Amino acid sequence: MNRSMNSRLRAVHLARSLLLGTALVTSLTGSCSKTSTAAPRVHHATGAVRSLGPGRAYANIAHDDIPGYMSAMTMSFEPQRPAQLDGIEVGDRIAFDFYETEDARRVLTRVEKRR
Ligand SMILES: [Cu+2]
Repeated sequence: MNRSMNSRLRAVHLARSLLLGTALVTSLTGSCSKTSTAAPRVHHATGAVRSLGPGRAYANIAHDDIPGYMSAMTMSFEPQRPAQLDGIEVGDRIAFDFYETEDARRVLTRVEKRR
């Protein structure tokens, strides 16, 4: 095998590697967007209602520790439908379920008043 043939083979090999690299990146990107279409994980939590937004568009809830999600803090959650917050008042203790959207909003799927 002569010298020029050798360098040509090397060039072909390099081109193949680059193509393979591109294909790999494309497939990784593909699998990434696939993962995001998976059903969001629903968390169960308890807490106290601190305030309600206009038209009950959201509720600020001082939630207790949510294992595997976050420790106790106050933050806002939005109901899927405002009617879910009917009968819920500031100061109430509640049990609730929610999921987090891709743009980091927390959506309530269940709200239940506690005594
Ligand atoms: Cu929180």
